[in-house]
Amino acid sequence: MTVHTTACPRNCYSTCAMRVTVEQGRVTAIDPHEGNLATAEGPCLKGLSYLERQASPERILHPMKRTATGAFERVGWDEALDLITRHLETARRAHGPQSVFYYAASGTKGLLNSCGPAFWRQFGGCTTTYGDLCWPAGLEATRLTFGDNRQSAPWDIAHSRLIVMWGKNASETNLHQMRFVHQALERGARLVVIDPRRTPTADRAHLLLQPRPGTDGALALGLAHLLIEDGQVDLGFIREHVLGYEAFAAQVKAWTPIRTAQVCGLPEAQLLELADLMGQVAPMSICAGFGMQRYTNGGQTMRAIQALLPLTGNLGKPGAGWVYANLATQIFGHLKDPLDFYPPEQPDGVVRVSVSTARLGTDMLAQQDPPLKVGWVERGNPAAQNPETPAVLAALRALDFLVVVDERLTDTAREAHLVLPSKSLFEQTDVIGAYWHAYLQLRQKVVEPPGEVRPETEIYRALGQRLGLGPEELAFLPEPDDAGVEAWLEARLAPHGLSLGQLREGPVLAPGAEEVAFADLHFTTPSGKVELLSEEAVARWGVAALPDFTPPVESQAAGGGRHPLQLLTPNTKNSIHSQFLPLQVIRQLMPGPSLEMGPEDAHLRGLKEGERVRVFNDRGNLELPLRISFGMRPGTVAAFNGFGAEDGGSVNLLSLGRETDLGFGAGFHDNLVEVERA
Ligand SMILES: Nc1nc2c(c(=O)[nH]1)N[C@H]1C(S)=C(S)[C@@H](COP(=O)(O)OP(=O)(O)OC[C@H]3O[C@@H](n4cnc5c(=O)[nH]c(N)nc54)[C@H](O)[C@@H]3O)O[C@H]1N2
Ligand SMILES: Nc1nc2c(c(=O)[nH]1)N[C@H]1C(S)=C(S)[C@@H](COP(=O)(O)OP(=O)(O)OC[C@H]3O[C@@H](n4cnc5c(=O)[nH]c(N)nc54)[C@H](O)[C@@H]3O)O[C@H]1N2
Ligand SMILES: [Mo]
Repeated sequence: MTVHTTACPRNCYSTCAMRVTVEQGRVTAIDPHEGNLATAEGPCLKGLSYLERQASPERILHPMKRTATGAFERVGWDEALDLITRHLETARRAHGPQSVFYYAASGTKGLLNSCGPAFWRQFGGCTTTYGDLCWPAGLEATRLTFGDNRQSAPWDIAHSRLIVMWGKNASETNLHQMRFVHQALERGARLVVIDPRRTPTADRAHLLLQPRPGTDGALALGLAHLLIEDGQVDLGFIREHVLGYEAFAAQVKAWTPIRTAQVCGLPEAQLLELADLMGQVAPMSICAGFGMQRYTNGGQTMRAIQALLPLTGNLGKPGAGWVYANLATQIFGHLKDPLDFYPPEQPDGVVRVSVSTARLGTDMLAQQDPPLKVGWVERGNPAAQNPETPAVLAALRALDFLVVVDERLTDTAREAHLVLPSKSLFEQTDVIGAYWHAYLQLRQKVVEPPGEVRPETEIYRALGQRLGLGPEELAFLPEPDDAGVEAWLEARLAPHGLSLGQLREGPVLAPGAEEVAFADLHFTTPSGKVELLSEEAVARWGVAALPDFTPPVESQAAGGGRHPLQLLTPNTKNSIHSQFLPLQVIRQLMPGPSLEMGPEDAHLRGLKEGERVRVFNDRGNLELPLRISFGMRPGTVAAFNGFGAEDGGSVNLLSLGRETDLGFGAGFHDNLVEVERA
């Protein structure tokens, strides 16, 4: 029996440290690791469910080829690699390397992920994606306002007197944060939750605001109006550290409580109550989630919310500030500026064409020069997770040849001509970062890969050799054995004064990690101040220089459309997107998808708890059991994302590929539907 330090590499705030016990080549226990102070109580149920996931019958253990009947049959690695090589060479010869499409998403964290893009560079280039499904509207808004995505240490929130959980359901998506929130509450802090759904995060809230979806920008401007009118702003801080206050104050004059209440669908009294709290209780932290930036107006919304912090002087102090994303661990340069892949010309001379992640299907189909012929998908499940499933499926089906590297037969893998098995978190060592805390952690190899599983780095080596790439051209890959991987990682850690030995002991704070962000009140914006007014916002994105409010294009706030209900498709407690849903332990808690609707909306349609309903719009429809929830704002319905064809279809059958105003994110929640009995 051996015990190892490792960490969960899923795309999740918490990124927990774990201690795993290995017996006879298998992980038999998963325990907390106190070295990560942000996650010291240990992983959530998903983390514990790796005990099942590592050897789930769903796991793919060898290459598989799709046959004429659509079934998959086992093939050897040689046959698989020869087949891929033939298709890649044919496409490159006939149409150029950009006829090969490379797609990677958020399946696992790790420095070795960079080997994928490096391989396709050696291939001569490819077509890939720009933008991201997750958080870019908020990241870019933060960069424009404060200069950088920095935040105080996770535990700093325990010093707050006022915590605003804005469009974040931390109880389910970042449950370790709630420990620090509870510490603050025990010291007498106030908690405000702003979400059209009453989530478990609101259980201990003093105030819950359930605005009309996509109107948070208006809400923030209305709060700013009240703070300014009532003289509850920190003029000293504003004078020293804020650019554009006068213009902003003039603009928010129009956001009277009456107008704001109307646009947001909230009682005026709630606005006044929240403005008073913000004006009188300090320090305040605004914990912004990703929910309200999944709209076409998401970037400007985030800028408007951010403005409330400098107005009230809540920056650079313990217990105060903007808690959105902490990029302190991104020291290896793997988080790209959103403009890096756009426009396509690259400084290294390799032409990389890119299509929009948000509009993946339609953009892929529109690609003519050259048309896309061969596709490679790794670490992603675009057939379920990207907007507009029908267009994504059409684009994948239009390819001559599609390769998917995954642990299991996802909706995307089922479209592939060839599926290659991928390693699990226990089967290759890598260094991972995080985006809530600032720990660098080792995701250790603790068992050998089962069956014929090979890590991606080895798949790329074998393919590169077949394509005639020599050792020098493949030097970006680690040497094939464990020592090679360790040397590769060591070489990347060393320039930062870090070593694998250190990480093997436990999590290490990234150099530059801060207890309190922006403590020196130096902001890395063009003016060196917090920019309420941003010329860069105008130049880069064509939005107004000041944060303003325009309703999301497909929303009740914009006057509605052909269908009356706003569909939210948030993340669920029991899975990371589509990744944990096949597991039995998860299914026991959440047998399948459902549609949540408030009692008024159900009554209007004569619908009852538990019956099957059809959720539809002009783009598609989905049949789900109905759950009546008293926590839903009237006119709003919700279904968790992550489920796929086996459960009746992805929620993205109903969404449309639309980019956010900033950062090339996806406007998933610009989505109106109707519901009827199935
Ligand atoms: N358990 C679990 N944890 C996860 C994940 C997971 O899938 N499962 N995914 C990880 C990833 S990749 C991400 S991006 C994060 C996301 O973490 P969160 O930001 O917490 O989650 P979301 O579900 O995107 O949205 C949060 C809330 O926004 C609300 N919302 C929707 N529209 C609006 C609006 O117009 N205004 C306001 N104020 N709120 C709105 C939703 O109802 C939802 O409760 O979680 C990470 N952690
Ligand atoms: N409607 C709607 N859709 C959404 C969202 C929403 O709020 N609403 N949220 C969006 C968000 S925030 C995100 S982050 C995206 C997530 O989008 P994706 O990243 O595409 O989603 P996952 O379901 O996590 O799929 C990742 C895949 O990677 C595989 N994988 C895991 N580890 C490895 C590995 O080591 N190697 C390889 N090759 N594969 C691996 C997993 O098995 C899984 O199939 O979904 C987005 N989709
Ligand atoms: Mo995400």
